[in-house]
Amino acid sequence: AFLINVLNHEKFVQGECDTNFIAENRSLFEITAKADVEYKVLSFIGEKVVNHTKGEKEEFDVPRVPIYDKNVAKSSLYGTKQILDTKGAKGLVDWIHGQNKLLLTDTTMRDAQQSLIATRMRTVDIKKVASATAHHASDLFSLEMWGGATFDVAYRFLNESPWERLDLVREKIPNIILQMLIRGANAVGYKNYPDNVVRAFIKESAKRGIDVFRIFDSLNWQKGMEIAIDEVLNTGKVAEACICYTGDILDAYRDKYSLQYYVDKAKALEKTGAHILCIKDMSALLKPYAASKLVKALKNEVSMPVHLHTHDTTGNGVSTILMAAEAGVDIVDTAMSSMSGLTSQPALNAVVAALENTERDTHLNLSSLQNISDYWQDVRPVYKQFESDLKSTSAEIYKYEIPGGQYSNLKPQVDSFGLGHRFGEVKEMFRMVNDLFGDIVKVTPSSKAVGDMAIFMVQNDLTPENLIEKGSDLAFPDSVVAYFSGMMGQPDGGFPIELQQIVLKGDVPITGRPGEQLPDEDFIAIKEMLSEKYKRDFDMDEVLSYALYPKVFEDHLKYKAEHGDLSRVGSDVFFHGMYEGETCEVEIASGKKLIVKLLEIGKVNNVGSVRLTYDVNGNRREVYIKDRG
Ligand code: 3PY
Ligand code: ZN
Repeated sequence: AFLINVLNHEKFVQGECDTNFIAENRSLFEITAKADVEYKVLSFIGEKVVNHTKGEKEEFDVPRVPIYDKNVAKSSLYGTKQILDTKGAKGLVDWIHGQNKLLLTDTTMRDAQQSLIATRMRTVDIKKVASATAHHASDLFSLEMWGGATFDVAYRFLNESPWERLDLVREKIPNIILQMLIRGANAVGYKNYPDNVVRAFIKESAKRGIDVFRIFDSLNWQKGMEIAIDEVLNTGKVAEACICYTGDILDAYRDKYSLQYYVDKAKALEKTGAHILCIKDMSALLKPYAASKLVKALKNEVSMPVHLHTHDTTGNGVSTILMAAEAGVDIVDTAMSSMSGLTSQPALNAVVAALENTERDTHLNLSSLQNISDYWQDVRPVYKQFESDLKSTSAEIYKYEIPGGQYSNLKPQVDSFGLGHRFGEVKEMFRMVNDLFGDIVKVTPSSKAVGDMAIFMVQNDLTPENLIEKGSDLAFPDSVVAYFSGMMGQPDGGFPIELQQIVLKGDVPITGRPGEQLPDEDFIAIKEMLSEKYKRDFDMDEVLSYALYPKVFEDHLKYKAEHGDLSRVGSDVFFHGMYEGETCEVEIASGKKLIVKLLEIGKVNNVGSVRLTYDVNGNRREVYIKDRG
């Protein structure tokens, strides 16, 4: 009832609410804009209460935000960021070469949360610990905090802008290098984009604060990485090029992915001018002794520093890191211990402790790091609905070769097809599909093609034996068609021709770089279209978001218009609503807070709605929410 008038104003109803409208009707807005924001927040909470948690919210502890010495000015913080900014990318490389200590990247804000809680970590939770991280973890090499799946998930499921997250972290952490994962020509998406999109995306990301771009191609196809590497070099930032690790270099029978294969790939990457080489072990297949052998060979054959990325799915993660450290690896990826292990990275704190008083001593402070880890430990329960049911390590991953993030997601994906009881078969099929595809590198998006195909085969009772015969009548999943069309690039050893023909049904695959065929995106046209449609100006970051994910981005705009900006609402309320009698603070704009108490959850009335009674900053409010059963 308090929501007066703007919504009923004839011009507003007709969508003519531009800035002139606001200027001409200022009084209308002064009364109601606040009420509108309030109403949206109360409705959002009400929706959670009535249709999601049904008032059954549990109590969550308030996360312990680490204290730090506030007398130490932000401007006096010093770390790798200052080295990069004063000495440039080449200077940073020289500095890395000069270190005896093992350098550490903390992946908590990106891969760790992507692998453990389905990428659902919200910016508010990152924001609270950002300054403390700058102080307590200032000796880290870098924070991997952007890219991969975090970009689209922010819009899709969290209804917040990934760009704002980047701005905020950059602002609060001025001393540590910020690192992102970029899927070569697939950028932060699942398909190849036009070259000008990849270039503009990198340029904008660099401008907004990314220092190190970790670039990979899902088939280890160098052509798929070249545009991205070139553009990073143009920006003056650090290009970290990947070799994605698959197979087992210790197994003489798996000769497609031999030690020589990786050395050759690394040498070719060095010629692009990339600054750092990453061994990207996305599926935790790099066994400890293999790590030692691989790192030694790479350190002998290339002059780039080597950065190891692995996962802890098998439980061998810390061993792999220690063997790599002994073999001379320069930098390794780890996650704060409360966000480490299993499909995430090995524990940062464990690695620091293991190396104390040794030649590769990291010189990081364990008790400072513990404060950060404690914070994440407190935050994690709010996200427990996104955790996989994986309780222990699994060495079967060596057999299936399923990447960390995909492994924890595969079960729910299989469940969603009603095939939960056949999960074992799907995993076996994943391996068989890999062989059918010619034993390929599997990481986003090639891993998705293999996973989708495995589910498709189980669903349709296909086997490697009857696939060719039965397949001619079947429409294959989009990702599989894209893969065989050459739209994810070219695999080493080429495509299996017979299967390719069955999948493509007469369509001709491409053999060159998809980006060469895709017309440039017209950014000016996108900007004009969006401004016209939404009656406001759009900046380059948003234009890029549209170019990468048109539907996801527009859905986000619509959601925000309807529900308001909920990005500052605390995560316990955002995900779980409130319980009757609970009081919470809800930040609705920077520094603007509502004190909300949920007084009563009513009964369902005769039109199927529930009345929620709140107290907001001392005023009684009522909101009706449709009970959707
Ligand atoms: C991603 O592409 O998001 C990955 O994490 C791949 O390992
Ligand atoms: Zn990873």
